[in-house]
Amino acid sequence: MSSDLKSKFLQVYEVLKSELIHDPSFEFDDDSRQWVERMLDYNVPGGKLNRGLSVVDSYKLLKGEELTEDEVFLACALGWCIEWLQAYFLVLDDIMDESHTRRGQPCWFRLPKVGMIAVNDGVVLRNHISRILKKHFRSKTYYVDLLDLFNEVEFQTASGQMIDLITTLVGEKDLSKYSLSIHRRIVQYKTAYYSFYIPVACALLMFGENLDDHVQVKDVLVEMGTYFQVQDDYLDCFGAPEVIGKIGTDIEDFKCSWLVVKALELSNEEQKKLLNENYGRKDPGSVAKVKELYNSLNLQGVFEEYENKTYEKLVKSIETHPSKPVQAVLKSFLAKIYKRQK
Ligand code: GPP
Ligand code: MG
Ligand code: MG
Ligand code: MG
Repeated sequence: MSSDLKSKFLQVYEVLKSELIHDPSFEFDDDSRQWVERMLDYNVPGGKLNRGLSVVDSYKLLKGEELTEDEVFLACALGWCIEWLQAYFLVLDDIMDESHTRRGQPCWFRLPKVGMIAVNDGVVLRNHISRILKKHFRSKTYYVDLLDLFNEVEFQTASGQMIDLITTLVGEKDLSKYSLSIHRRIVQYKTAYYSFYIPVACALLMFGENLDDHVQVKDVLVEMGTYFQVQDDYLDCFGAPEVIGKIGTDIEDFKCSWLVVKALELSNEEQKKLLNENYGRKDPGSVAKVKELYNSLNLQGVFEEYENKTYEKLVKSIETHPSKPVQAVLKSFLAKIYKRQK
């Protein structure tokens, strides 16, 4: 990624933000303008920006020659729509998961002045996407397809999030219902579509393609997104909080994490009993016992093997794709996440 492109991308953020806080459909006063600006600066641009930047990268690879100024702006704007989508999900996810930190700072709803206003901020973030699309893409032939894409992906993500949440319902905590297949279902829906499929789908639409012709690309991206969420589950326990910018809560929250599914697979009766007694409890002693068990089952090693195998499988399936530029798009995605530490 050239630092040039990144600074261009950040410039476009300033343009979009300024348009939104001067939206003619709403008479902003100083306070409301300041609120939106602070809320956006806090939640939208502080991540790795991989999702957003990859729209520009992918479009470049598809086009195969220099982009015009106008194309760069539009690809960046679409990239930011995905970053807005991500911000919307994260603001709400952190409330639902009772998380404390995100991107190295307190979760938005944890700020004393914010609290549950964060719920409405989530709604505002989601609506900003529609406003950006309307302002910059309404006259394009692919406008309807873009709207449909964002709606579909939001539906898929919310559905995945729903399964992620209802499996943790207090009173129904039951580890015996956790398996690789339910895990797969959760992560495919809650993460893969919005993190991996949508950036490439945006680039394809902008390039004039019909998404129905790219089912193979979608399948590979969904596989990659699944791998990405397995990494997220792994890092929740084994990552360094100062590197990943968040403190894990999966054990406390009784999440159907890849780690607990693997632990259940590998445990004897006694170890299963320990898991049943300690998984999904908030007290640090219980969390420590679960982590000790993960260590004694060598889950770090099990993950490493999973990661190597998955990488090889993904490379093989990418190489069966007939188009070299598409292969390049997919490989550049994979390279960005392979062995990631954050
Ligand atoms: C990641 O799960 C999934 C999301 C952020 C999607 C949220 C969807 C909504 C409709 C709100 P996670 O909880 O494992 O992510 P993290 O570890 O970053 O909190
Ligand atoms: Mg969550
Ligand atoms: Mg979370
Ligand atoms: Mg997580």
